Amino acid sequence: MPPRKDTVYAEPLSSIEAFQFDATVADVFQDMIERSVPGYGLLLQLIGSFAERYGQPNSNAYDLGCSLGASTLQLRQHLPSTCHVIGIDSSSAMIERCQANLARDHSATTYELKNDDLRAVTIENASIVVLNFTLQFLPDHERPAVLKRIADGMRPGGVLLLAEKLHYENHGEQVLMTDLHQDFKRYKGYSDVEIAQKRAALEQVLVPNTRAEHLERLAEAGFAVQQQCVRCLNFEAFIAIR
Ligand code: GEK
Repeated sequence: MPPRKDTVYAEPLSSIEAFQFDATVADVFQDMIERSVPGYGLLLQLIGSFAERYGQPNSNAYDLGCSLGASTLQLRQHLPSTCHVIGIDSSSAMIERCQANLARDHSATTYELKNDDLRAVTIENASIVVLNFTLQFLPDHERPAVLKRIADGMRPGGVLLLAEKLHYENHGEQVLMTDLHQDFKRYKGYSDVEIAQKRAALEQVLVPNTRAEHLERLAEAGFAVQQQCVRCLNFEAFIAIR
């Protein structure tokens, strides 16, 4: 069955509230993220491939901000069978749907899903941690401490995949990337009204960092290697090795 079409911002609204991961969004989230984030499908494949390379037997794998479980499924399907996968999301609407999606998968790897704030969860014995477009929703000043807690809970040689929407210091680059991203969304079938209203809703909750900030924070958190590994317009991913 094709995913349900995202029409959350299709009709003009009198006022734009801050974006929330509620049931209305969770119902259409697969379609929303696939049509909004260039390179999202590629990142899911990379998470599977990283799981195969970096997953260590008898270790934990964390998917922080797991939404409907797209990345969680990649971890389950590509990690050694002795690994344990932990998906965490603060939205109960997301976790309920994630539970149903994971129940349909019969990989050997065990898993648990927690409806919790990732800042409250202990990270331990981890060989892989995924932050696929989640860190950007935390208050900016709390992000360095979150990265440090992740690094502290990882095994040597473990990997963090951090994907985020970015902000560019160079004004021309920022304007160009914003325009090209809006073109991408139009190409994917969103109207100008939808694009403008979603943008206004997201601006209240999603504060992007620069590439330099990410690389610096990953180094400060204790990752020995930190490297940009993907860029699709203003969406970038970093690999960080403990
Ligand atoms: C994917 N990774 O499909 N604690 C836990 N979860 C949180 C928190 C928090 N503090 N803040 C936000 N979230 C997924 C996509 S979406 C990205 C991730 C996007 C959750 C929030 O409820 C939502 O489900 C997710 O992080 C971000 O690979 O919408 O651009």
